[in-house]
Amino acid sequence: EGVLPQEYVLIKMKMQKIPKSLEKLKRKEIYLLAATLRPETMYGQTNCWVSPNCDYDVIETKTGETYICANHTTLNLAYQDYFETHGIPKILSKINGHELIGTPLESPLCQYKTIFALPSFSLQRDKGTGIVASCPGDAPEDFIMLEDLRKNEDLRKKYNLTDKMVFECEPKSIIDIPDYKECYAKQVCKSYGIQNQMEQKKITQAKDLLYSKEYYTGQMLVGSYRGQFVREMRSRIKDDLVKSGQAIIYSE
Ligand code: A2H
Repeated sequence: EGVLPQEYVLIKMKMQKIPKSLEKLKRKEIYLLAATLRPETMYGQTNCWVSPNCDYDVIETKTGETYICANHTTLNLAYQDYFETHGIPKILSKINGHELIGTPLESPLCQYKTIFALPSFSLQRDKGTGIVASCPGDAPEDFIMLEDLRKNEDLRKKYNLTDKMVFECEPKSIIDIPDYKECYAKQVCKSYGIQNQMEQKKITQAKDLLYSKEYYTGQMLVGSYRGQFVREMRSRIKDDLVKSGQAIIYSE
């Protein structure tokens, strides 16, 4: 682990339906905050990942917005002056990840009007917000987590997942890298022989390989920076998202 703080972009995914246990808060708009290092890949979102056994905070920031994130994120946000009083968070409620599963969401840059919160069993507890925007065309870990749900009907039944939630949005790469075809996350999972999301060692290798290839040689296939190199436009996408109020910046 590095010593320097890691800066994440927190993508604001708007809940299109408020879960029952949060109706009492009487908020019209509640957002899941998904942590990413790769804001340019948000064009390829097909779903969102939450941990079914994790408790999340429901917080209100000084701008009056209501967000959902992990508790360590809340504490860090308090020291990054997201609340009225420095260092003191405003926690409205708690919600278990299980209750978030199946929530329809509207997410910035996403090519689908609605995507759904789905269960992941391999998210790291203390990283980011505990919520991830899934881009299975570009991220091997997202690809394999989606495959795990697609292959396991019992699991889908257990969490009341409909086919629409799991099968409707197809993994597509939104970055072009030399020597790789359409869905390279899938290609790389195959060539590393990754069977499921528990194979963290292989997944990390696959991730590392793609990460540098995308950064140094990747060109955008979609969006307003189409044709441009990822290394040249990543920070611009980040700035665009923040300026338009669709994301916030966070470090840990
Ligand atoms: B990235 P780092 Cl397309 N547990 O966003 C597991 N993974 C998490 C997480 C958690 N609690 N919080 C964030 N992440 C993911 C996009 C993406 C990401 C692509 C390709 C690679 C990639 C779409 N998912 O990350 O360990 C988030 O997924 C590979 C580096 O802090 C976030 O960026 O370096 C990244 O891992 C942060 O990982």
